[in-house]
Amino acid sequence: MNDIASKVLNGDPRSVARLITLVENSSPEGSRAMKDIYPHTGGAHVIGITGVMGSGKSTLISELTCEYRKQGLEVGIIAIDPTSPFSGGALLGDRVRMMELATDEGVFIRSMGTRGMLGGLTSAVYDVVEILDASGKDVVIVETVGVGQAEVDVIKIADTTIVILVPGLGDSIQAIKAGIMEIADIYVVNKADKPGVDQTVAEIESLVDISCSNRDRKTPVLTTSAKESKGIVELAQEIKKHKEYLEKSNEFEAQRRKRYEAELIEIIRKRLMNFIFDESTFKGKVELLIDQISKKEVDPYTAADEILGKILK
Ligand SMILES: Nc1nc2c(ncn2[C@@H]2O[C@H](COP(=O)(O)OP(=O)(O)OP(=O)(O)O)[C@@H](O)[C@H]2O)c(=O)[nH]1
Ligand SMILES: [Mg+2]
Repeated sequence: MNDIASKVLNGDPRSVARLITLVENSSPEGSRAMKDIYPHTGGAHVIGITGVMGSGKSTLISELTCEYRKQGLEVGIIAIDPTSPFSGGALLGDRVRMMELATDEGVFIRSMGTRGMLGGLTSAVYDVVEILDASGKDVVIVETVGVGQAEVDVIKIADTTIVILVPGLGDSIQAIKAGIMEIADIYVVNKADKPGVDQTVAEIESLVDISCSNRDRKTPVLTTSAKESKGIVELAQEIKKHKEYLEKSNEFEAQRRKRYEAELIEIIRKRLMNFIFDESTFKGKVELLIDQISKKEVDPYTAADEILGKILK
């Protein structure tokens, strides 16, 4: 086993950070280490947290992480395309608590600006989940802003997906429009210290009643005030209950299979793209075809056939 892999397995934070950088840069050393750590993954509970911008996801994650730390659990946090200020791997929120987490050895925070070439998540996100898992984190939390494909993709990684909403008519409707409503395992109405909470909860519950009428588990709707540390213990309990439900109903394996499927497809896609667009293979040919497409001498479908035909030969 190579050195970096064994250090990651020992939970060394510097090696974790280094391996993440290696996989982000698609380095062969990174791929080798991933192969070594893989047998030691699968133990962490992966939680996806998504919701509209500014709904309090990062604040809530900080609070939830503090609760897990009280329980003696180690936590990894991945923020994808964060819009809140992050710097140097530390989460610089407007709360002292976030600063505390940044210096806690039992917590590893990483932000990634990594939309895939074709939208959605890049394989680096899957890799980072595996790395944090292998390094001994009991819980890995992935934060995405709820606006597109990445949020739908996050459920493929997460065992438990939490959709965050805030009080006020329109927000929940907005979430439905974004198509993220059906991905929730738990709904949280955060900022419960603001007016309009009851109405928003009622609204979501009526939607849950319709969509869960023929399922054996009704999606719970919780309220929190992350700012006031309220509702956090209850949320942690509900997350635990969801994991127990997954394990009891055999859905855990099915959910994990989705993640491994997405991960494998992503690795293949990335390697194939790198191969096609490499100087030593087809980059020249691709450029030539793009010129021809621009001049309407060839259509993109024929061009794609030509490239793929060369690979499959
Ligand atoms: N009143 C109130 N404000 C909150 C609560 N939770 C978070 N906030 C505030 O909402 C703002 C946004 O919080 P963040 O935690 O950065 O929200 P976010 O969803 O991570 O934001 P993005 O990552 O930018 O999408 C901050 O000013 C928080 O202090 C809450 O429970 N009540
Ligand atoms: Mg945030």
